[in-house]
Amino acid sequence: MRIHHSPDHALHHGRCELIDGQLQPCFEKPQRVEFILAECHRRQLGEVVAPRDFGRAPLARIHSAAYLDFLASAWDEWAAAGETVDLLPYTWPARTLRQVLPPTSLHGRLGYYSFDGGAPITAGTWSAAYSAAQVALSAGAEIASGARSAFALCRPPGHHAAADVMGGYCYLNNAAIAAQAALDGGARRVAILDVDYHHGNGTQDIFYARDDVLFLSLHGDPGFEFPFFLGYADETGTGAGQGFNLNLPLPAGSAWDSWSAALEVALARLQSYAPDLLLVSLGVDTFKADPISQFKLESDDYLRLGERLARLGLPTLFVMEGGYAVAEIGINTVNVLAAFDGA
Ligand code: OKP
Ligand code: ZN
Repeated sequence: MRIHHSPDHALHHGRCELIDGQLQPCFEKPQRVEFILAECHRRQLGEVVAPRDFGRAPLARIHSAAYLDFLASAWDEWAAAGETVDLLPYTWPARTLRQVLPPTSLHGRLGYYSFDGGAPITAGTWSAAYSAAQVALSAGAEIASGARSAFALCRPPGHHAAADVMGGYCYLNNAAIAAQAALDGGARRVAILDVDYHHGNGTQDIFYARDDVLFLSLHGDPGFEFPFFLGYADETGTGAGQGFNLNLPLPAGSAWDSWSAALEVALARLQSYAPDLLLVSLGVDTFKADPISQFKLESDDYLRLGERLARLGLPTLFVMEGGYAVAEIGINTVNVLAAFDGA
């Protein structure tokens, strides 16, 4: 399958994230993509293609104009004030505070448009996030013109980003943008299967009241894992979207046996939905050696995942999300894709 990729991802290189009581070097780093690309080449997965530029309009189908303006201009405002370090939020309008929103100050808006201290804004963040969204749109366009599958090698990832909230390393929801573009292009139903270790709270929220996008997610139970405040099994959708959201939270230590059993539950629902397009939010942070995650998948398990997804017989768009065991991120990712191609 073809690999949609932009070198602009590297313009986003955050210095630090707030994690476990400390500012630590960002786990979400440019090297991740370099390792995936290298493995794509080594295994001859397919041609690497640059994204087309679809402009801002398809992003605005998912994200608010004010949020996009904020993301596009925050760094320039910060730099104009003479600052050079990454912009990180540190105050949020939590329950007891006044909702005087959105505030005018930069740090006020930063808190308003975010939910954690894990998504730094750097000089190149907007350009990189914009390019990742274009990569997802380009890969989606390839499928719209008849390809069986395509790989959007997006970075930064997107599934934690909601309509006007960033966080969890995510700014623009690449998968949601591609799903909406597919619907706008004539698809009637899109299923998003999120296999990243973390719950895709942004994607869930964006489509929660809709029945034209089915969201299915397997993830570390938010009872113990980030993002803590969404991703529970009783979140099944609302209004017209009732029944079109399926969360399968799993305990720490989950390995292929229990993980794949949950996958079968998700796939049964997915098949009854009969989507025109399957979009896979592909995170490989379910790997046993992932430095921030608690699942126990082995590299070979990703081959089985790819084969299983191929058996659904649906046009399939893979959108890269997380995965932080950099040495194995290429092998694990390409295992899914190559096994899909080979099945
Ligand atoms: C992004 B994606 C761990 C803190 C983790 C944020 C994780 C974001 C994951 N103690 N903080 O879903 O891979
Ligand atoms: Zn993740």
